[in-house]
Amino acid sequence: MGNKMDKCRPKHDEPLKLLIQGSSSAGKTTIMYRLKTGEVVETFHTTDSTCECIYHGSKQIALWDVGGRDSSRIFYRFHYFNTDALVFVIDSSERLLFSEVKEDLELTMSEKELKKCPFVILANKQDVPGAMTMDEIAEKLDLQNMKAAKGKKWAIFPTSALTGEGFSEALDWITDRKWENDHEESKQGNGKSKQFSKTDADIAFFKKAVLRMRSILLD
Ligand SMILES: Nc1nc2c(ncn2[C@@H]2O[C@H](COP(=O)(O)OP(=O)(O)OP(=O)(O)O)[C@@H](O)[C@H]2O)c(=O)[nH]1
Ligand SMILES: [Mg+2]
Repeated sequence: MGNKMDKCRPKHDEPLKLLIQGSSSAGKTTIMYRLKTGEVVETFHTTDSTCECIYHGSKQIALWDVGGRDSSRIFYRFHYFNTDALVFVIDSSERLLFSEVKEDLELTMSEKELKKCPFVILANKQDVPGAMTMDEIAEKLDLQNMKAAKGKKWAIFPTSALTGEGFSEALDWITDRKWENDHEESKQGNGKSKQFSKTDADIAFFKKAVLRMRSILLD
């Protein structure tokens, strides 16, 4: 594990920044390393945010795993800036805590900084016998009628970090939305309005700043 950003292949194209959020033990870290290595790795509760770079086709993607425990939550907002898509991971085998998950999703969708950010909801752990189906999850989330989701681009994908099901489709959806957003911005003449690029150096600098902030706040 560890931070392997320096191993990212150099490309001129700036990487997409994906933030992986969701309840504790939903599978965020397992997903990140599955996407990075193609394998299932042993994980521990995430306490420090971690970034890993992957390629989806020719597109470089920076995945930020910010942890799901209460102690990590106060730091979420530090990560929102310049996020291209929020990946919200749900544990499909956990019915009891679903109302909290829905509330968490709603709060995250309401964040001002994420106003234009597409949301990809991963209904993870689909391999677990008796896991909630997509219909059940869609019905329970009721995103069509969720105020915070109005006008937002979102999609739900069934996934399993154990089998690898669903991630390719989810990443396709994200890269398509990115293309769409860039196209819309350039049509509106805002194409050059982005003042910040997300090179590997920017990501490394941002990560250091977040870790520094975390140590100051936890001291
Ligand atoms: N069956 C099954 N187990 C999974 C899947 N994804 C993750 N797990 C397991 O769920 C447990 C928690 O996974 P993590 O990736 O550590 O969860 P997390 O969301 O990063 O948890 P925090 O860091 O505490 O927020 C581990 O035992 C994983 O092996 C999945 O798709 N299917
Ligand atoms: Mg984790």
